[in-house]
Amino acid sequence: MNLDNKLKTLYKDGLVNLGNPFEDNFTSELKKTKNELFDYFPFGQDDNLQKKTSLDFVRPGSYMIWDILERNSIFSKILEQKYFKEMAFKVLGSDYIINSFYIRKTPKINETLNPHIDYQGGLSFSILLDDIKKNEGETFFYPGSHKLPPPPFVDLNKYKNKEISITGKAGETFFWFPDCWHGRSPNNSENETTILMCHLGNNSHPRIDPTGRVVNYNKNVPLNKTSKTFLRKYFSFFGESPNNLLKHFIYCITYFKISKIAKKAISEKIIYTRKKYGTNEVDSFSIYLYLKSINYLKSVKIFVKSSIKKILGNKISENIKKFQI
Ligand SMILES: O=C(O)CCC(=O)C(=O)O
Repeated sequence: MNLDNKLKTLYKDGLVNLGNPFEDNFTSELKKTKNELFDYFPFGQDDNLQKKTSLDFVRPGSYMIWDILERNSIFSKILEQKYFKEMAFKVLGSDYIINSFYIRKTPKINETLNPHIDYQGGLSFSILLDDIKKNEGETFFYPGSHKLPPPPFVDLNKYKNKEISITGKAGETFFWFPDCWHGRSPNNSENETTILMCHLGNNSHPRIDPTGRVVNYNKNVPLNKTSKTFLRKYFSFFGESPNNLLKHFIYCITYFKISKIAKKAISEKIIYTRKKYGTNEVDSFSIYLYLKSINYLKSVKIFVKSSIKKILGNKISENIKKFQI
């Protein structure tokens, strides 16, 4: 595998398929282990890691098992693989943080997880733990969208033809940027499908997983105790903006266009930054394309709605919404 080519694709598209990087028996061992885990946790775990006993979802459309690294040593072998270490090192630096590492199973369900972004600057990977075809609960992406406004502020229909699904055989591994638009397709088949997911960040990334649990998967990496400089506050404010167009735009301008500040932030491993690829061709950002992609009417509506919410408070706005229905 030529990792540099893969890295280049990742930076260009926000997503890259590594194929199956594992040795022969490893994928079947992984599959066997995940089957055993889901035999024990048929509906996954709740946010306190307790066994769920009902069909309902804590997170839309999927049953999660959050503590797999603590449950079976086979999973930590993934993190020891050369390809994994190299990708994480090249994107995030040597002292990267694993923020969450879990499996999620999607049963038959006629629901789409709408396209969204999580935050800027991180790195994630997914490993298929079943053979998964289109519309079998797979994640889908819009290549190149990490340099565009977040999904709520664009006309998604214009990008529908760009959408690609990460389907394939068990073992296939995809690295992706959490700021590349992504969502989940419905699962139209009778087969439950499982994907392993891992979210990583640079040395400043929090060691708290989506359940709110403090995880310390990087015991060898000392806690980043750097005091909060203006630059740190700045990136931590602008770098998580899935639903705020202005914040997202300011982040992109700073990270892609103001190279002096970006360089400093990257070298200090400030939260929500990742290293650049290193060539203009790959790292370029078009302000024109960004602004052209905005659906201004939709954006104004979102702005008005969220302003009303802020002025009236969440409770009153919810009541007004109910009243309208
Ligand atoms: O479950 C999936 O396929 C998508 C997960 C997702 O949207 C996320 O991790 O942000």
